[in-house]
Amino acid sequence: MPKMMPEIFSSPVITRYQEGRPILTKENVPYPAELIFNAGVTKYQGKYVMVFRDDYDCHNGFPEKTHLGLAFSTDGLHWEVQAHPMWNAEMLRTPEIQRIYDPRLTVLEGRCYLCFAMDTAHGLRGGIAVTEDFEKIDILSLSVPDNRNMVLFPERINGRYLRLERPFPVYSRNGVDRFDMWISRSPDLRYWGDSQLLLAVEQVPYANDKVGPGAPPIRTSKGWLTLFHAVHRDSSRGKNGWGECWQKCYFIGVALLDLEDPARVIGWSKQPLLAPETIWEADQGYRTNVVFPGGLIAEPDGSVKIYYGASDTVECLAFSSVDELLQLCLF
Ligand code: BMA
Repeated sequence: MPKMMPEIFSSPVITRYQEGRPILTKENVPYPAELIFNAGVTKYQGKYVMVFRDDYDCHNGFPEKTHLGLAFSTDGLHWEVQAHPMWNAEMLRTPEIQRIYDPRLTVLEGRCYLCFAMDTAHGLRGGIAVTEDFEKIDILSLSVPDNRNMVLFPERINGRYLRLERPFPVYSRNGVDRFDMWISRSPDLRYWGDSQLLLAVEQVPYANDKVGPGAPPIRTSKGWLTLFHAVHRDSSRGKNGWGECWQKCYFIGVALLDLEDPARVIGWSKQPLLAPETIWEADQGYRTNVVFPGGLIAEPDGSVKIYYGASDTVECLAFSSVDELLQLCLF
């Protein structure tokens, strides 16, 4: 059955920080920077930590290079960007690896893990690295192409590590984008397998193109809460952002997974949690109509902070609560 056009409004459980004004833009970054977005955010050793994507070096309006930048905060609202980029493809010194982007952070057994996407000469790969000081970064595993958007769970479950991911089955789904969210398991964070489909694009009413992981899961009394990206494509969409034609609209959804067996989905939001609405999300920037989640932080008072990239151009923040997110998944 063809899908209806998606509902364009965000859920009433969402409040944008400062009416959607960005919390981080290129103006805050002391090295070459143009587009600051899709950050991973966590709490580590008493501070909020953000690793953000910085696309820069624009030619004909298109950025050709990418750094991962690092910022710290004591309140999760105001950020201090470090003097130098944290990581980029050049540091790996191999022509095979062209770009590292879309970082996600998970604190696990006292160490900070970084999931990332990598463009290589032979396909898009998803990777997992570990760091304790944000200077020395050790890559633990890289997937085969094409796979990305990985996020790690913050604990071992029944002795095994888990990650969510989004492979790209191009040929096998009639030659069109139909990408879904999967779950895989590992004994050691290096070897991954025992993979299962978790949430398919057909199950999400506001997606007809792809659904995939966004912010790493957080533990709640009712299950693991995780934010996902959900993409709706409409070929009638024309010029939208800097490019000549951008047909996609990115929403944020929320899903609840069973605590003991996260491959069992308890529920997910049937309306978008966050839809592009403000000028930063819907009207101006590189690719408009994009909100992309990368961080979900639960605070001791039951509130949550949701960090998301807007229009692939700036980083923004919204608030909600664990209880309200659970309600969206349970109906
Ligand atoms: C995807 C990735 C994301 C980006 C999104 C929207 O393919 O490149 O980093 O936010 O497109 O442009």
